Amino acid sequence: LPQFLRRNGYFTARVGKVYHDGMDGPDDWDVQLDPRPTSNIGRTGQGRNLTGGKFAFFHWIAAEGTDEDQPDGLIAREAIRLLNEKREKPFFLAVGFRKPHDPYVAPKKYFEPYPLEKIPAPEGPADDENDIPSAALPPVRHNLGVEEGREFRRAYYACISFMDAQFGKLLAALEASPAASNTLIVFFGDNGLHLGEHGWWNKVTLFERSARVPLIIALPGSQPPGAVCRQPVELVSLYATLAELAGLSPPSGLQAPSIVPLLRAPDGPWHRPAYTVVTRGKTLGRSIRTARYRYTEWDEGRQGVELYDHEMDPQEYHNLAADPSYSGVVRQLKRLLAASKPQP
Ligand SMILES: [Ca+2]
Ligand SMILES: [Ca+2]
Repeated sequence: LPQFLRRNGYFTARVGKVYHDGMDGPDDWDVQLDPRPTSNIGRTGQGRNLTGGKFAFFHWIAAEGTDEDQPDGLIAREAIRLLNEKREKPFFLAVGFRKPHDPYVAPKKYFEPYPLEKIPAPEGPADDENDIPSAALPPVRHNLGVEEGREFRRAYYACISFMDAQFGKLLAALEASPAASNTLIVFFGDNGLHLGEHGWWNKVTLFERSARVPLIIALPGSQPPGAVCRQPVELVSLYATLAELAGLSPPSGLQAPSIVPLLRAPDGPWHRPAYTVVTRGKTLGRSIRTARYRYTEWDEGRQGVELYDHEMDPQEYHNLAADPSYSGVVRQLKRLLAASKPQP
């Protein structure tokens, strides 16, 4: 996408983590910046590893120092600087905040709105895992205690508030700039996270908690502002969407269509499900999400099948794949999933 926009006359810049670190293409960006604090103060403060060091991650710190003693504070600052530079070309600015990714480090003031005693521990039926295929959850479990789980959640919330504040600075700078009237904003994350749901504390599952991401798109002058679209869409649609909104013809062979029709009419018709895959060693898990259901196959069903009805069960506690009253739904979703199988 940045190459495409750059070839079409855009100034392109990347600040922070957009691709996995170090995986940028050679022609993606006019400018790429990875600002890091020069002092250690932002890595000091109250905190601990919630597994007693058994796993390298699961570490939180309510840090000393300011926003700009953290990478994300510097990422906001550098993005604002690029935004305010004078240039003739249109711009594409990809700003990759690092939080709320582990380690859960944020300035301590962002922990204050979340007193530990008010953080709920994970809920769910005690027998939740009985109907989950073993491939659905990764083999190495972390099994945080109740107290550790609360701390994990609080640190995650604090990191989100911290990142949100940095994004707010960037939005305020955009609002104050002449670019506000003709700049599109796309805000998204690249994965969700289990906060103890289904006994898991990470991503890499095909449950809604992991597969679903925030996606907010603001078009200048769009009406009505704040509209909510309930249809499932995919991040791979952003390429075609941004190309269309920029008035450019996208290259052929894109994996997913533009979602501009839904931006214009959030309640309008939409028939494409969202697809997600994950691996367990050599086993591939594939999942589709329609407006009502999530349907998942592990190794094409040989290692398990799941069906969740989001109308009745938004937390995905009850696997209905073997329920005879859903056999028609399973048949239909199985066909849809098979039709999407990548050709060798
Ligand atoms: Ca269950
Ligand atoms: Ca990620």
